[in-house]
Amino acid sequence: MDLDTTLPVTGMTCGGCVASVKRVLEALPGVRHADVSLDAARAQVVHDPAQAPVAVLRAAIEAAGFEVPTP
Ligand code: 9UX
Repeated sequence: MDLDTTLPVTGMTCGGCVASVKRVLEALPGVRHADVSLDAARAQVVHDPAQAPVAVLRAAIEAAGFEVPTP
């Protein structure tokens, strides 16, 4: 069963940053789709939590140089 998870993402300043976040998320096994918004400062991710738990999404975003502030 896939989940649709929205994560806040800070540190994105341009369209290139948005593309980077989308790319690293969609490269993860178990991530079906990612929509990343610069204006909203968030990523909406459709993912299988068994393969790609939220902690893995968060780690990938942070490894790409951005931050996921704890809600
Ligand atoms: Mo351009 Mo966004 O270097 O980092 S991709 S500001």
